[in-house]
Amino acid sequence: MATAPSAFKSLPDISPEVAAWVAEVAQLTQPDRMQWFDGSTAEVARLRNELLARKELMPLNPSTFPDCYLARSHPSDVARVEHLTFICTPEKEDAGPNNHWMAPAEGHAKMDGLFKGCMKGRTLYVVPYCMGPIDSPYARCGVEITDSAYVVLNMAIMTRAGRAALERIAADNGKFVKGLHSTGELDPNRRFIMHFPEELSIKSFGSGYGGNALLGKKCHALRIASFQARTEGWLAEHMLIVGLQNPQGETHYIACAFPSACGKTNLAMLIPPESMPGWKVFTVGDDICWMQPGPDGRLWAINPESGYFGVAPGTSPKTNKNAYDTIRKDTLFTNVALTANNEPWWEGMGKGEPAIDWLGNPYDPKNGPAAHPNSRFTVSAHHNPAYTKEAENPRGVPISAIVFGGRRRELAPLIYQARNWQHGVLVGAGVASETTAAATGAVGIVRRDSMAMKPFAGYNFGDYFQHWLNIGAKLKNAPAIFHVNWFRQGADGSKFLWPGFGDNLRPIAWALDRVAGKAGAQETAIGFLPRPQDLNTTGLDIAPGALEEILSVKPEQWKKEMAEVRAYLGEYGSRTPRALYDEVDGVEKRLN
Ligand code: GTP
Ligand code: SPV
Ligand code: MN
Repeated sequence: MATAPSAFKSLPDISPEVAAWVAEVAQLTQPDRMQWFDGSTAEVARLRNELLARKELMPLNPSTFPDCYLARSHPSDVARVEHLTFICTPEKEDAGPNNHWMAPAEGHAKMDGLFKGCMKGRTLYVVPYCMGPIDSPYARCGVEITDSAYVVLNMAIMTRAGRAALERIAADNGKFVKGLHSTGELDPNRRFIMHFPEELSIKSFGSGYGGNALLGKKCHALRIASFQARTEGWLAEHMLIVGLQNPQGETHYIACAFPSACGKTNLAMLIPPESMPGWKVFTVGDDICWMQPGPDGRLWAINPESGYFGVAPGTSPKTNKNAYDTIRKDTLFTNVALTANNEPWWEGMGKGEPAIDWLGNPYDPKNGPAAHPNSRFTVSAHHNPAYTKEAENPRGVPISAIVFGGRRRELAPLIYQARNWQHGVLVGAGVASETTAAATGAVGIVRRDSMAMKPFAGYNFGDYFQHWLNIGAKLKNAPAIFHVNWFRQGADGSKFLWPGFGDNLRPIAWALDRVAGKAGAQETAIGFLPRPQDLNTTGLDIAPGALEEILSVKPEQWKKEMAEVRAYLGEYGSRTPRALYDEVDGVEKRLN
């Protein structure tokens, strides 16, 4: 391989555009020291040792969890803050009612006021990163400037960070997303996450938590990227990407959009039930998917990330053995509990007992759960037993089906298929789900979360729905669209009717058979549903009558739902595509 022209240059000399911006930020923030992150293991070790020395990171049991560490965040800084997240476009209408808005000049003034001198006594880290395989035409780069070494360590796992990313920025004529971050004083009253999509810039102050602080993730790869994707004709989505090989040896890739903490990581790493021999599952991504129409008229997808920032609670050898095995080494844990043995512990682990809670206090059930409900692990995708090299494929993987889903105790059936792309866009726009601990605020409240992108679309949802329709119109071979719900509960509301996890392969296998034209279905007002006999139920352990219940469509409930969806579409006024109202009309006509 030829040596890159910049191989012997020092990092600040590789891209004049990056260097100029770093100088400008240093002028504003006044750090004591500056450090460019080169991506090497030596650099990672050095940062980790600094954090260990400052007791901001704690080693876990070295014999059972080698190279695993625990970080505790500030107790008021444990999740995304949607009420403090802004899209700053010149016109308020372009951010849409789905976003909080501020005028760009006002946003910059507010943020620059907070950033002024904020790094005095601190180190300014420069983290060049690439979202996507470094040699993929679909990948995009950014630079995060942060004063948090914890953020740098996470970015080193979650993105392709360091020298190679900086070289790609130079090769891309110095084009990159500017992400400026400081933990500030972690004061919730001085905390804002602001996006300037037209300037490809992000300013985040006052939080060290994942989605607020790892700027490559939600801020760049979803909010800024969705805005860019609209102008450039592609899609940036809150979706997992998984490959499924059937017993005949055929592999299909699907992309699934479920809201935060609603099962993406788990489906992406699924282990087939023993009663479905011959199936294999390959994880391409667990949270974000960038899709482009390919020359063959199909959608091709890459995972812009290189690691998982996953929900810890509920992860057990029974529910998600792949995840459980993935996080046994080289893993950063945030806000989990500890056993007496100094091993990580969380609710739903299925074994062991907590001794120390997530705040560092002796565990007492009176204080609530031992692990924070939104405690997380950060780990390289390479450690996943279901990892596939396709995650590095620069042209991505072809998508056969798109699956929307939500966490709904009532109404939404286990699975149904949209009639076509346009109807599928309505199904995605109408996604509703119970809120979870991934964002601060009340948990368990059903809200609309179109395409699982409510917190992440960088522009007006009305325009976004139209963009989805436009993409579909360009595809000669569009993926089929489905909707799933693993979370239906019985009338007493006490437990889930569907066993979930590995058994989710049963409805997904039906979906793939539908794509292949091989599976039966009943046509209903809302779309095509499997009859119980259309699903593989060999070895399925489910209460009598439960399957029939979760495969039924109750017209009275759905009439109410469609009236609500119509009202919701109305919130986007004239930006809502007419075609979606046509689809609502169609469902209502079929319900009557
Ligand atoms: P983000 O990282 O926040 O975007 O979340 P995610 O969509 O990747 O969610 P994840 O897979 O981490 O699941 C969140 C929670 O839902 C965990 O506690 C899981 O154990 C639980 N969960 C996932 N799949 C299922 C399922 O099929 N059934 C049930 N009952 N729970 C599930
Ligand atoms: C989510 O909340 O959807 C996440 C976690 O994936 S975070 O990166 O914090 O947004
Ligand atoms: Mn997510």
